[in-house]
Amino acid sequence: MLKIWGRTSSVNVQKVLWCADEIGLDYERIEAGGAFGVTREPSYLAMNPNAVIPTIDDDGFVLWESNSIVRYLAAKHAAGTLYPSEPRARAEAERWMDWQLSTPNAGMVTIFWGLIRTKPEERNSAAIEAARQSMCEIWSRLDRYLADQPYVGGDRFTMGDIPIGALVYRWFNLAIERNDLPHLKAWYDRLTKRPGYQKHVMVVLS
Ligand SMILES: N[C@@H](CCC(=O)N[C@@H](CS)C(=O)NCC(=O)O)C(=O)O
Repeated sequence: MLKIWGRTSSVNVQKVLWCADEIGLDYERIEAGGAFGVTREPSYLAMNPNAVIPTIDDDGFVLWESNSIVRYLAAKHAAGTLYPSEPRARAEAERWMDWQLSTPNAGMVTIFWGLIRTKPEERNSAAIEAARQSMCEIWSRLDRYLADQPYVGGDRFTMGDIPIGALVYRWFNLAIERNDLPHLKAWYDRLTKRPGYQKHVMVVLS
């Protein structure tokens, strides 16, 4: 059976759990990361030398990097649906997966860690505010794109929605001022109807 290492409060683990739910996969989840430790144990480092979560073991095939795991599971189990078969459609979906890591991730980490995982007296409010302002502009790029289509890959939900969809939950649920982005909000609202999103992403931020 598929094994997934990682605590459920990690956005990168949430991507994998949500993807597994979309596919209907059975899996065993093993606590790791944060207060659970594990990631610096030799047996874990042998699987993932980065000492981060998530990591999967699929009948002996070990893989890390959350977006690569989402791609792999979708390709293996959901070709033609979550994993578009047509190269251009697949590239559209993959582009937003790469964009999630390259563009909004850093600013969201600053805001999330600053507000949720840092004591109020130790917060760098200037850095959080600078990241918030930057994120207003970054999210507006996706908002404009979603004006013409319901999902990042086009007319239907694909793996492309998973990484950025997991991250956008934090944007809409942190106690911050947000700019008005109606298409981003409508897409987020569509995601909130999905059982896998509700179960794994729509959790108390911690
Ligand atoms: N690019 C990696 C990043 C993995 C990562 O940084 N994971 C964080 C949790 S979101 C982590 O392992 N932090 C240390 C810990 O939880 O112990 C991925 O997407 O899988």
